[in-house]
Amino acid sequence: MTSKRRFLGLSTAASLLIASAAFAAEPLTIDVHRDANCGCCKKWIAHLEANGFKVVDHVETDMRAVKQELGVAPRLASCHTAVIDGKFVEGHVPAAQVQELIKRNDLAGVAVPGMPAGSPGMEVDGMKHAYQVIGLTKSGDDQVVASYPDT
Ligand SMILES: [Cu+2]
Repeated sequence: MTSKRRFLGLSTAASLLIASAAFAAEPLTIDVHRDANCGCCKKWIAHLEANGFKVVDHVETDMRAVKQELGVAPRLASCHTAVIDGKFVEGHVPAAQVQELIKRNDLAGVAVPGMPAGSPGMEVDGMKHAYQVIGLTKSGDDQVVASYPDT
């Protein structure tokens, strides 16, 4: 009888520990829409996961329609389109700017237009092309959120 009680006590303590640990390190969940054959999209997903994001992967047949539906302006378009907190993340945006986006309620989303070499998931022979992370304000204006490489 005593041993059973001790077991119950332990398991309660253990589950409390697990619950508080899960709360402290609650991962940010992000939905990623991509084409089945996109290799750099998968590399970008790996970049997010390495930075603590939980990625929900969606393989799409018509990325143009997805972008249109999510309000990605054509001038900002890249390969994959992600959604976090109701805002879009277009292209190879570094994890730091995805985290910042969550706090920016003036923005509809952020984008790295095109696929610049050296952005996360676009590592090509150590090449580092200059690129900017563009925020799209809810009133439709572009705003530079970050510039890379940051020296
Ligand atoms: Cu890409």
